[in-house]
Amino acid sequence: MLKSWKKKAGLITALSFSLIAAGCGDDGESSSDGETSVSEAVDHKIVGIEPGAGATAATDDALEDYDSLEGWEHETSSTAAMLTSLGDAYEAEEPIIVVGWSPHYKFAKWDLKYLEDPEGSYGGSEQITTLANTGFEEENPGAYQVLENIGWDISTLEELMLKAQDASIEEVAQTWIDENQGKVEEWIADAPEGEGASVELAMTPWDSERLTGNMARLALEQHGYDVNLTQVDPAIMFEAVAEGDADATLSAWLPKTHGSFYEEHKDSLVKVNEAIDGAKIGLVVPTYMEDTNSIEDLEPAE
Ligand code: PBE
Repeated sequence: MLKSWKKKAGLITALSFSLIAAGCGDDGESSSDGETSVSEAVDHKIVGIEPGAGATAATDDALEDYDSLEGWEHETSSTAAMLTSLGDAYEAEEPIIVVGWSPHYKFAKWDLKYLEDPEGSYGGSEQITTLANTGFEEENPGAYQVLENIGWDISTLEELMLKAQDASIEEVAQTWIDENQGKVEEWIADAPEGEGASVELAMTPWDSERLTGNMARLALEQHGYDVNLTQVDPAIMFEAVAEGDADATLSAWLPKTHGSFYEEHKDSLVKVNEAIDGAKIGLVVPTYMEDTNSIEDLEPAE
């Protein structure tokens, strides 16, 4: 059973990396009045991320919701390809529109802004939520209690994501756990020791989730639990926790980003805790695109 959800996940992740973003166009075509609009300069294209991401589905919604995005293309690829395109465009000070989210180090590395989203296609402030299978609390009350306690400030996670630029996620997670034993003690102190009880955690493949997943794993292990942490795409993650193949996850972005997955499986899921508050998704552009502030400032493709 376990094997099969992990295998399925691998296949989907492999597929999502098979599309590489084609390079951005040059200066674009001139419009009839001789001026090149931002929309023309970006070839009416949004540089997206993995096909299985919640932010990808929200971008497809935005294409439906906005007249200004009529005829636009949403090019999915991978987070790594999106960041390369963004970095290249930024260096050349060319316009670019990407699918973005916070927390993420791109906001520390480059001057970027979210486009206003008056239609609400991307929702508002999000909570990165810990979800468990409905049977988990009874089956493993100690681990459930630890998960109820685990959470971070968004600024802590942003700092850790920056550090993970120069070290592995596992190392950054381990160092934080070592240096914050007071916090870890608060999380685990009142819960019974694990005595080798197994906990199956699922997480999604983005840095923020790989960090929180690994820190939760380390805290549970410190208290005697035997933790298995598996990386899968959001759809598989929700299915795995709902079916009990995984016990819990700290990777659910709610209410919007993973809202449709949550709705589909909510009868089999329990919200354990909101581990991080103030996350966000949306369309993101460099701040040097001064006149582009809202999705409604864009223009439909002819
Ligand atoms: N993200 C990062 C993910 C969740 C975490 C916003 C790219 C998503 O859209 O599913």
